[in-house]
Parts: sequence; C-alpha cells; structure tokens
Amino acid sequence: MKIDKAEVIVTSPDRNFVTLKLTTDDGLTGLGDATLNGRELSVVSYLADHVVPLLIGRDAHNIEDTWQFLYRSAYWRRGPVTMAAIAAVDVALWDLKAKAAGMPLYQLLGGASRTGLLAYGHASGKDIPELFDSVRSHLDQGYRAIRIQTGVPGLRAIYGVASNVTSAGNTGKRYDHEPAQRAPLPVEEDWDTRAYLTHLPGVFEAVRNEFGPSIPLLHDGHHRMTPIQAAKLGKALEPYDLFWLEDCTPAENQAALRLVRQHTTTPLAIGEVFNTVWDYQTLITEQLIDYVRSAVTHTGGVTALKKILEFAAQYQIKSGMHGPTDISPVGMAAAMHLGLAIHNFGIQEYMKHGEATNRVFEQSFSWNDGMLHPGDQPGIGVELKVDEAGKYPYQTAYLPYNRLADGTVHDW
Ligand code: EZ4
Ligand code: CO
Repeated sequence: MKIDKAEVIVTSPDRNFVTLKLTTDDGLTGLGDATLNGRELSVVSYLADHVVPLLIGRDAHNIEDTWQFLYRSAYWRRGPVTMAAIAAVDVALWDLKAKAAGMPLYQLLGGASRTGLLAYGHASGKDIPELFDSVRSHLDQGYRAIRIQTGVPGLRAIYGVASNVTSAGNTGKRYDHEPAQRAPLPVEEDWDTRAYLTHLPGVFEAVRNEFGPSIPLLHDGHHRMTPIQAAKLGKALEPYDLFWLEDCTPAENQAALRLVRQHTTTPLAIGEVFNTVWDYQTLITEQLIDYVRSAVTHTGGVTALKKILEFAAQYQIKSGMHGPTDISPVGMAAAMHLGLAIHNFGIQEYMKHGEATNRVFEQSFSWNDGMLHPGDQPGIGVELKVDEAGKYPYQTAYLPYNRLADGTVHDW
C-alpha cells in the first residue's frame, strides 16, 4: 500500500479547514485534519512545500516510522504548525490502515472501551437570562454536560459569547466568537480580570439554582488569570461543583499550576494550545491537572495523543479532547475513535458544525442522548466531497485579541 498522491485541500464552508488527502496505489483514500485556527495557510505551506514530496512512494502502513521520520528529520521540533502537519499525515495513514483492514479505526486502537462518549456543549449569554436560554437550548439538543461562559458587566466583549457582529459588520447570522472571524484584521476586545473574578461565582450560583446540582458544568478561563487569581477563582467556584475549570493560567509555565493546585479542589483541564507530551511533563507527573485538553489535530495525530493519554492514565488524569468548530469533522472523527478506545476517557468537547461544513464533509458519527459515537464504517468514517469543498475558497480570518482598559495587550 504505497502513497501515490497527497493533496492539501483548503475549504471555507462555515470557516477555514485544511485537509490532507492521501491516495494509495490500490486506490484507497485517507483524510487528515491540519486546521490551525487563524494560521491555516502556514500549515498548508508546511505540508505542500515540505511534507508532500516526502510522502510519495512511502508504505502507507508504516505509521510509527512515518511519524518519527517527519518529527526527527525536520530537525526543528515541536510547534503548532509542525505538529498540525504531522497530525494530518498520521490521521490520514490511520484512516487508510483501518480502511485496508475493513474496520472502524477504534478497533485498531484496541476496540471500544465504552458504548459512547459523553460530550459537552457551549452555553453562553451576555447576561443571565440569555445564558439560561442558551443552557435550555443545549439541554433540548440533548447535551448532558454544558460549558458556561457569560459577559461581564462593564465589558463589551467576552470570550465564548456568541454574537452576530464581526469586524466586517452585523452579519445577521449568530456567530460564535471562537472560530476566527472572517475579516482582514483581528477584532479587538476588552478585558478586566478583577471584574470577571467578582462576577463569575454569582453566575454559577444562578445556574445551579435554576438547573439543579446534577448537570456537569464546565468553564474556560482562556489563559487570562495569574496563578493566584486562578487559585482564588477555583476556590470561589468549589460550592458549584464544576466538572472542570479550563486553562486558568497560560500553562506554558507548568510549575505555576502547583500554586493553583494547593489552593483548590476544583478540577483543572489544560492543553488545547499544547502540541507535544513535553508541554505536559510537570503537569502530569506532579498530578497538577485532571484533564488533558489536546486535540488529535494539534498534537501530532492519534499516534502521539494516544501516548500522551496513556502517560496521563498512570496518574489518573483523563482525556478532555478539544472539539471546537475549528477542529474539522475529520479531526473530530479521529478524536472520537481515540476516545472510544482508550481506558481513561473523560469527556469530549462538541460544538456542532454548520450545514455547509456537513455538506463538504460526509460523516458517519452519531449523536444520541448527549453521547457521541464515531460509527462503524471502515476508517475514520469521513469522506470529503471535493466538488462541495471547491465552492468555498479560503477567507482571511483572525482570532480576536484583548486589551485592558489602559491599552495593555492581554491574553485572549
Ligand atoms: O477558543 O479553538 O475550549 N475551547 C476553546 C476554543 C478556542 C478556539 C481557538 O481556536 O477555548 O473554542
Ligand atoms: Co478552551
């Protein structure tokens, strides 16, 4: 099974996606997701200019060898662009191997360890009534676990709140701020950590009062706090029994989590911007987190994330794979197969893709009663409709960024 053809396909149905499509000499095709939100074209170049020439003629069965070859032969290691490119190759090869075996990928990863994957969705609102509506709508859609994000009084914008305004103007369409916005330049937002810390515990109190004690609730701090602020928030949220508090600090300083951990029993999740096991070394060995947030797409693929998660399992740390809409249906499918197979699955983030995206990517996963399942088609269960993809050319898009009241740039 030799690789005959490797194509990098960029399409922008509801947002930009980068997909690697491999074709073998026996006519099988495999897909891998290489989408890096707001920096998509860097990965396109990394793949098309530097990786595709290395793939032609290789034995598609040698997944581990190809991974090690791409990682080590580049000399320059790690980084989101490199690891997203390697991930795309890795997932496409797993897709091919599973198709060749006539099995869904999770069978090759050890078989199913559970019947389905508990998933959480994103509820948000500028104020409590709007947030409650969003929670109700998620419950109606079947979600059994919900992330809570709200506006903060006095601030115009907050991460995670849906809006219908982009820098290009009011689109009329409800937009989630998390996918990069289609605009020539990034949108500036405002931020005040003190106002946020004062406001948030009351929001969780209101949500618990309205929706009861049993529903798992999550929150994302998006790297905005210092360690001592994060410790304070974790402690303040303890009465509301969070499933997790995510990215409370910029965790490239792993040792900072020691301080947070000493002060709170609120479970901690970190890692959506990480790209190798080395980003987790202190966090895992010192048991400073409870959930690994990495996506298959940004961590070098199934091969590498499976190793990180098995390492984490020795410390009773579970998976919480990143699943916003900027992970393509291909990346989501790979995550579902991995999540179904590993022992230490925790929860899967799941934001539904738009209709145009679902027309470009034909998918076989199921969504029943708040649980995801990747389906039983051979491979990862996703096919790319090339004609549909061609209707949506790349559009310039950036993630927003933050400034404090005095103009200082802050973490977004
Ligand atoms: O803002 O993926 O937990 N989810 C998140 C995401 C990120 C986007 C950035 O590309 O924090 O929605
Ligand atoms: Co996040």
